[in-house]
Amino acid sequence: MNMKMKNVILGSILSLFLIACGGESEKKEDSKMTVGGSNTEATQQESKEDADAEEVNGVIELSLEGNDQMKFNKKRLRAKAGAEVELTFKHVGEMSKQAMGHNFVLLKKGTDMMAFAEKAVDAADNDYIPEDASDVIVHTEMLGGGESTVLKFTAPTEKGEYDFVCSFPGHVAMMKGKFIVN
Ligand SMILES: [Cu+2]
Repeated sequence: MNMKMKNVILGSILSLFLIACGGESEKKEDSKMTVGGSNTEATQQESKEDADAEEVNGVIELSLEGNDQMKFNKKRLRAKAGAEVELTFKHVGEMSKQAMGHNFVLLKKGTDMMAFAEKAVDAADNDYIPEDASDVIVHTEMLGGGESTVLKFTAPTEKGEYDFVCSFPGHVAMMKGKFIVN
């Protein structure tokens, strides 16, 4: 057998192998989808991306997580205008605050998010919150893996969409969402 033939055969074996592997991982995902799954669980899964606000004694309880993959677990949070809010913010990863710190910063309406993030980079000694915090409605401290904090504040009285970000350098690219006041 010449080299060319060998390569062709090797090539087709390799592609068969790849196809087989692809099928395998699809099957795995399928079985994951069907495991457990009562209706309530399915609904909870769906709402994960969105708001799951709970109102307890007039206080809107929100939760948000950041992880080692530089992601928030929600893209939207929701609150009524002027309502009392209690946000539990948790870093569910293991990395240090210096390597993968996360905070929650709620920005005033109309703030240029990228411009804010740039200013924040220069504020390392202030937990990456610019000294001139005129763009910030409220923010948590910077957390490392395993830490959590509760932030109590009053939701803006003006209805609309407000941006929230993590102001750790570079994180704004992945870690941003909308705080919706209605
Ligand atoms: Cu972050």
